[in-house]
Amino acid sequence: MGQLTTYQNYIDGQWSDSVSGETYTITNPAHKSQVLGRFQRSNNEDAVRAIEAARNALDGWASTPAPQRAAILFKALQLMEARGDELARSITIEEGKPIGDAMGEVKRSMNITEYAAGEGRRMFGNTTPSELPNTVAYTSRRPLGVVGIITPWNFPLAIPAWKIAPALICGNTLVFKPASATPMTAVALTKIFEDAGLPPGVLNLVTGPGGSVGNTIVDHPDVSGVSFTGSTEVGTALYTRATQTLKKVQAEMGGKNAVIVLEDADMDSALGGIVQGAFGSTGQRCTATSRVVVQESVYDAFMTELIERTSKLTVGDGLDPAMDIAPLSSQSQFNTVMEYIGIGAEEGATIAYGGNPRTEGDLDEGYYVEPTIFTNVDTNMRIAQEEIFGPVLTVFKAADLEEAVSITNNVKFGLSSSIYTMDIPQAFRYIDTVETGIVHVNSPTLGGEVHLPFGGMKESGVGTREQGTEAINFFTEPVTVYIDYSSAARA
Ligand code: UN1
Repeated sequence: MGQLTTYQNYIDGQWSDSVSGETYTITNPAHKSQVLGRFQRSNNEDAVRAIEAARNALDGWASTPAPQRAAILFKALQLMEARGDELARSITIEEGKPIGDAMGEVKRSMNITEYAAGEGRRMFGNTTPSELPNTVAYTSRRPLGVVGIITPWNFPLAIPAWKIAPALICGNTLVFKPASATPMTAVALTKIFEDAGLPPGVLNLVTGPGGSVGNTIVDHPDVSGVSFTGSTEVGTALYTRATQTLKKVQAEMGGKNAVIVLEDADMDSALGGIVQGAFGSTGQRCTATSRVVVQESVYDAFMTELIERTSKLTVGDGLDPAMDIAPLSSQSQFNTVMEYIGIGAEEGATIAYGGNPRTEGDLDEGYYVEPTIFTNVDTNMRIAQEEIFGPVLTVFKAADLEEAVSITNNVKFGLSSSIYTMDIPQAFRYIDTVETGIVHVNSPTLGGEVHLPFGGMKESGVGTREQGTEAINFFTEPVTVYIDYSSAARA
């Protein structure tokens, strides 16, 4: 414990302790006894200081030409690349995910930073003919103002990056509150922006609980917008609260994503996509595949092969590149996943594979659960309806596309979905009727490219989508300008 590093908040360009004088520690989910660092347990006073710093920095940053803001983002991109291995390691030891997934997260963060920086030379508005003579009509963009960035633990680098980079290029100043469980990578990201030359007060980091820091950001009248990712439960409460002060809110929340496998599908590709979608990143991903709907005629063959492939997955410390499945990220995630496995069994579903913690050897030092597959699942069961956020897959049978789509849509979520088929008319019928914000054909439910909108329908999301030009829309206010140059009095 003597060597333990204490990490600080970053407010107004200074690394500083919380006024609370309190800190907390986090541990490695693969080795519960390994303490990773001490972090500030900030309170509402720290959050207010950060908001004031952001407010004071706003005029300067907003009036910096966007291509100059972009130059700082390009510098941050270089630093992310140079520090890529370190960042990936930080993600794996604090969140748990396999190192390959963590490297993917670094790449994703670089991509969004590059994309956002490029937008610095493309802050386009529209010009349009006016209905009046001698009048110019156009729109321009203005930053929202001070924006709160509230992020989850499952993508400690990529989610903050894909909110912060677009918010910065648009000229906003930020208060960043990362998940309490993953503050270490958040510090590393903030340091990158500091080293890239971001002026003091433009990006402020405050670590600590949602109840104090998060709520202060959400309630404060000087904060104009909040970009949140997390559970539907927390996001709904946050949305309700933030809109009391008429803030612009973007909340990206849960999923219960389904893959349909039709009888004509390329089975190898379907199985690969489903195993990766369900068990990659240990299922702790809002786009994870948590349901599969298989056409009856190919169900038995599909199940045999699915179990065969799942049984070959390796489970262990994410720092070992040979591991496919790493620990769940915390004791509470472990408890939740084991509880859902119990609920599924009690509800009468069949555990076709897995269902147990893994504790042999040194696995008992971490929060390991076997990849788990349920069959004989009824669509009304809780394991069929609720987001589990772990390596648990539920499998359904359907007679045809219509029944498969109806099962897919029969949940309150609408984030991502996928179909495996070579039948073009059926694929398009699916695209037209599936109720999700992201639709895949012959590819896993996961991920997305940073220049395209990301987000869901129904209880998966509210507000403007993240990423792509939608992010620029969220982080700016449109200003509509009419200039009458006729010098004539209006009738
Ligand atoms: C992805 O699938 O790569 O919280 C991104 C989440 C999502 C991001 C998923 N907001 O898991």
